[in-house]
Amino acid sequence: MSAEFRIAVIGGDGIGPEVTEQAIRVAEAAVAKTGNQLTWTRFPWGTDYYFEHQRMAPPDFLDQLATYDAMLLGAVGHPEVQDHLTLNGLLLPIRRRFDQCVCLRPAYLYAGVESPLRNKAPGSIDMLVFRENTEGEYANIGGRLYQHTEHDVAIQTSVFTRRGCERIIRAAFEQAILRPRRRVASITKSNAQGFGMVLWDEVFAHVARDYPQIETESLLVDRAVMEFVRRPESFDVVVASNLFGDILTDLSAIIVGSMGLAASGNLDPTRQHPSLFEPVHGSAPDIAGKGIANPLAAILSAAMMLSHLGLDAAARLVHRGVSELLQSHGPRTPDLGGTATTDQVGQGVLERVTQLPV
Ligand code: GGG
Repeated sequence: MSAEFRIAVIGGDGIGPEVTEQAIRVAEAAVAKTGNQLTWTRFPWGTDYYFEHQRMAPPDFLDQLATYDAMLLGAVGHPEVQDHLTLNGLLLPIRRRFDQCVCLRPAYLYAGVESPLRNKAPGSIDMLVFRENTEGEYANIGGRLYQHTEHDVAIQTSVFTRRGCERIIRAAFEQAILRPRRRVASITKSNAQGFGMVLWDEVFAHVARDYPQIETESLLVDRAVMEFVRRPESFDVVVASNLFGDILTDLSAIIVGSMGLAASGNLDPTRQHPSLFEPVHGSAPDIAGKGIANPLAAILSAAMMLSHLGLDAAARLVHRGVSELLQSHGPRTPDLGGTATTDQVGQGVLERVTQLPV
């Protein structure tokens, strides 16, 4: 039976719209091949909207988005607007309103891509990072006193709740059960963050007792960054707080070749609300408009979206299209050492998706 899904698209800023359009054309082709249909509604929100209206999106933007099956986002951020305004004006309210408590960020070393680390075989780095996505260091609680005077004071509070810790940690364990290596590493800094991250460690130990078949490891974040470089192959599922998950996934992206390959899904595991899919990278103003941004992270994010919508055959097609392009040394953008344009890479994946059997 054929299904139709409505997707809200926020291309956003910088390279966001360029890479998102490539993701749309590839996803559309894959879904059409499997006899299903996607309809796309593009919203012009972001910093262009901000310059005109002094806000990133209209007051009812969350209500508008609530009616869609999923969202695809490009990037937010502009050199002339403080980043906390762009992030808090669009992306973070979406994650919170739609209770997207899981930010899922895979890092996989594809055949045909060279890791900056020595002698890494294709597939040898294969980790899945579960980043807590609705609280922690991103809770945006605090204030300023005596602002812009010599007595300026800033207070920024992190929020860790038992419920928040438990649901992301449990999601990580549930995924680890399905993977052959069955390992979960939890990353905190509980020696210095003696309240919130101690609670996290306690919840991790508590949840781990329900999964005796899973091998566990707890690391402080300073050791974790060292081990990501020294023994990346040993990580399977990784679970971390909002901020640490964000930082660690820039590192995991770069050790598998490029930020231009890092996809992500902001998921409401209960499926009560739409989930949002976006490349991990930002708006990259230095290359915006030049047509050389790598669209593969956006394309792989769209594949995650298809899989979340239950369109597994289409998701597999997109994945195979990307991995065959990389393995065959097809067109690649400068971040991967090539000279191809964004459009040529999108076209390369599209051609493979079109030719592959379902
Ligand atoms: N691709 C979305 C984007 O622009 N991300 C930039 C960013 O700074 N995101 C912050 C975050 O994910 O915490």
